[in-house]
Amino acid sequence: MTDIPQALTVLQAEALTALEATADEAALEQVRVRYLGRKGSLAAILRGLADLPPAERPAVGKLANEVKERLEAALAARREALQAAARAAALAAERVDVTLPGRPVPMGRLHPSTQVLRRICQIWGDMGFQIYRSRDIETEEMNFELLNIPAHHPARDMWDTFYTMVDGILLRTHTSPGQIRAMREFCPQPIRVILPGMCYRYEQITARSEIQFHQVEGLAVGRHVSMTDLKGTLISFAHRMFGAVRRVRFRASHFPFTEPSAEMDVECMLCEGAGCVVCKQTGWLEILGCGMVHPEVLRNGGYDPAVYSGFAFGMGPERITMLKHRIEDIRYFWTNDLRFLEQF
Ligand code: FA5
Repeated sequence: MTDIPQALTVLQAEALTALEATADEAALEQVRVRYLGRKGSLAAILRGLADLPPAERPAVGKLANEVKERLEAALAARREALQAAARAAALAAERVDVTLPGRPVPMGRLHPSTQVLRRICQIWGDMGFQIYRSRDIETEEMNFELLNIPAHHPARDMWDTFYTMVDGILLRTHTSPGQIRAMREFCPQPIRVILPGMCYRYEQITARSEIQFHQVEGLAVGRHVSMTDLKGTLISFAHRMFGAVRRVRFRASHFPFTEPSAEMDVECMLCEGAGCVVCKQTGWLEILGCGMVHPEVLRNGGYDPAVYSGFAFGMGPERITMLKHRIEDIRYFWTNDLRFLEQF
């Protein structure tokens, strides 16, 4: 016999000691490669088998197999022991104390402009107005012509416009084109709707003006709708929105699609009407434009102005939010600054 059996015995003893000494799976893998890998110690010894006299080969070969099997079994056992130890350590480290109070989950909330928009819709809903959704992308005809604002009319300057690449198609500059769409849909029935939505204007962004903002349009059409109805309804809205003690007033104004036209102011809530920088020392803040629907516009909506009349108004929820919460700059609304948003 050669010294192969002895070498195998030594290798087995060494490998078993090395296996016992491993602390993790990476070390275990190193030991496996060193002793049992293709280029490892056992393989090196086995290569010497070929040099043995044929009579000795079976016995030595059997011994080599036994050593290999023993080492593989020891390796598997050690791997299992290491994995169990790692699991136990992880469980101990990640133990949850179920008696601790829970961690607070950060709560999202509605944007201040959405809150006010919803309040406005709720008030009008209570007063019997349905919500009518109209489109953001409009035709020039709906946004202007059918509202009595022909091309090249100087009144168009009131609404600086984002035009699209498609001729005659634009982003609506106000919610008023929805009046025509609602009238054409409901004619000849009476109408009582509000039209909330986003509007777009190609104008200078300032503390009071954005290029994108909401409006809530209102439209009532029937056989006997009068200016008194308009005033009474809007005063009722203002009292519900701002409180019954707050005074309101109407000022004559001009819109091509209403005649007569007015703007409504509420008493400034910052100075209680005494005069301050926000109300430009007047004591009043403008909140909406309104008027009796122009006969031409009624006709464009399909209603005979000899039989029907109507009132309309348009208000800006962001401006109303600014008044309610004393926000001095409209640009805060779309900058997504949590320090601003979390205050509401
Ligand atoms: C109009 O847009 C009319 N369509 C309103 C109307 C409807 C009048 C029906 C009569 C009958 P005006 O341009 O004033 O009018 O806008 C109405 C409201 O939208 C303003 O009072 C203001 O609250 C808001 N608004 C207008 N421009 C901006 C802007 N750039 N940024 C924020 N809010 C704006």
